[in-house]
Amino acid sequence: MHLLVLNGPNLNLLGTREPAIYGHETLADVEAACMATAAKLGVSITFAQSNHEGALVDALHEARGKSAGVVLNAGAYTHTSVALRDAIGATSLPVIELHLSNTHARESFRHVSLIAPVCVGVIQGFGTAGYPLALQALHGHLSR
Ligand code: CA2
Repeated sequence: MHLLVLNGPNLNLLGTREPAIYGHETLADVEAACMATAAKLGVSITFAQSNHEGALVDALHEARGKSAGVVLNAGAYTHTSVALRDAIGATSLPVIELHLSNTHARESFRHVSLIAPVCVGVIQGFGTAGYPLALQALHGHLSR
């Protein structure tokens, strides 16, 4: 089983700024944790990040036929992108929406997710620990 872990805008800065919200771990640390979780689950993963909405749409399209499902931290595009929502719908792949922070405990514009209705479920508020949790949840969903 192959899974895609896809990260959106500014997540390349993880661990370098705003540690009170996003913690001290870098995206490379998160990738290493995802690789370790994937090995335990007996799956392979592709780990990717882009700051560009269209590139994220492309990555979702390209996941069709390659990946059984997707863990997606769409970053700020979560709250704005009809294109990402349509891409998730178009792939018909199960997608777990993931956030480091609890978006409901933050500014009101972060309370709305345009992608949540087309995702299997949402994991948020657990910092970088959410990535392994999301992979486990996705693997469990696909194994049922
Ligand atoms: O909590 C999350 O994972 C978010 O998806 C992160 C996004 C934010 O727009 C969403 O509302 C919630 C922002 C990612 C920015 O990441 C940074 C990391 C380090 C320093 C600055 C930004």
